[in-house]
Amino acid sequence: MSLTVVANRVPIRQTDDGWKTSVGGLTTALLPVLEQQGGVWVGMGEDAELPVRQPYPQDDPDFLVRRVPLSEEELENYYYGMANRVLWPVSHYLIQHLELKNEFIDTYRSVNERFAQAVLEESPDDPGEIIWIQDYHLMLAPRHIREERPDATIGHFWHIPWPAMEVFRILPWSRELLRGMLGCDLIGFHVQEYVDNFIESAEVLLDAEVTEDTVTYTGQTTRVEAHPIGIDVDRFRRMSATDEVKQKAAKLRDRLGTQNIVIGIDRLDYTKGILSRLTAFERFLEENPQYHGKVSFYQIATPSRTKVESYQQLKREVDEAVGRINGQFARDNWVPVNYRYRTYTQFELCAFYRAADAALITPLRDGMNVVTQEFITATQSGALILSELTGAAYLLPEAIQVNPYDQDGLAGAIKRALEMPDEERRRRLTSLKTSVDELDVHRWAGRFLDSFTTPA
Ligand code: ADQ
Repeated sequence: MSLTVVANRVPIRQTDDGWKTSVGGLTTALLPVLEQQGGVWVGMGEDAELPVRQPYPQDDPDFLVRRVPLSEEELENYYYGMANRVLWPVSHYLIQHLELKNEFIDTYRSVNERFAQAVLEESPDDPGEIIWIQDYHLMLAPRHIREERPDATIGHFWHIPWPAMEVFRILPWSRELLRGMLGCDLIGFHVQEYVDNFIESAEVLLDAEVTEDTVTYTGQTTRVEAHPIGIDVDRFRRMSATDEVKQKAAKLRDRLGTQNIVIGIDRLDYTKGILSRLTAFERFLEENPQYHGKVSFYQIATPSRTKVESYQQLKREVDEAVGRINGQFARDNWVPVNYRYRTYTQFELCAFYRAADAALITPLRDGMNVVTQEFITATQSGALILSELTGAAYLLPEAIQVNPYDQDGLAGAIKRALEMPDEERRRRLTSLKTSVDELDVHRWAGRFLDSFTTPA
């Protein structure tokens, strides 16, 4: 068996030292499989200069990178439009960010068809070949592949929440998108809630025949299962135990000079609840003057989707909130909120995780949230405050769970995390670490692939 992975992005990038594989959960999970068994990775080509077919590594190739070249206009409508302005907000229940435009769905249709075409050209016509499609960028591709290859083995993993049926049906193209997905043999989500929502969507909107874990529609049966994703636990554990990381963490603590550090690390995205978290920290400071000068909140936000207006507006609002809090509370030698709008290396992130006494992870919705797992793996004694509206919350009951819309609850949780007795902190962390070990991303890929032959 070999594997054909189909994802929005290819897993390699050009650096000053030549081509390298990119760092990220999906690449980490799937490259070892491709390296071992060979195969193809199909992804978009954002730059016309890049080759359409690129065996990788060049000298002794393990697999083929196949690009689907996109024009600027296609990228605008398919990626920034349909994926980021339609499917992303609706799946996270944030429909005030929804922009429904015909050019988005039209381009999404044609780009999905071209992805499917590339798969048909590169992937062996053999039912033993697994075609594994990733995420909300590619909902229509499975149906196109199925039409040309009735015997193909096709899977899809959906990395974000699948919303309640009543929310998904807001999309004028909801039925068409569902039909696209139901070209698969197997669809994976992080948690059972999303599985149930998907099955209900198929039942109500398509009148499909369903059981608790299958959907049968026009003669095709699709299994729908929960396969929670993990991180590369070994890698994060090793990185966070290096001298480099320990020194960076100690330096950070020295520089901030406060007894306590609370961190937040996210892409700058309106789903991540950064504003609500800042307001909660403000409330915590208002209510707890005894912590003035004693606690620093360090928020790191990676620039993301900067062409989309909602993201530009969020950036302005976060800048304002940070300015407001620091304007009100800062005093000599104490800056309550340290805010960095940039990307860091994983080593640097580990240093932040290690330096922190608590992590404040409060998305308004999140499919899983792997920052949570990175923090748990890297920290020695930190406490975790986690939004109950994340996939991770289902798997990590030992976190201090909060409703991210409840400002008082959040402010109270910060206090509780900082004042948690050592014994309780240790007990919770031990159990959290065990859960994260079990989720490991290599096992995630293995479990999903095994499930084609042995259902979960
Ligand atoms: P994302 O929405 O991107 O992923 P998340 O799971 O939190 O969300 O992963 C973010 C990744 O980016 C982490 O690995 C983190 O280390 C990294 N990162 C964040 N800020 C960074 C910074 N400043 N510098 C460098 N790296 C940074 C989507 C879904 C999630 C789901 C994942 C995996 O939205 O719900 O968990 O896919 O399926």
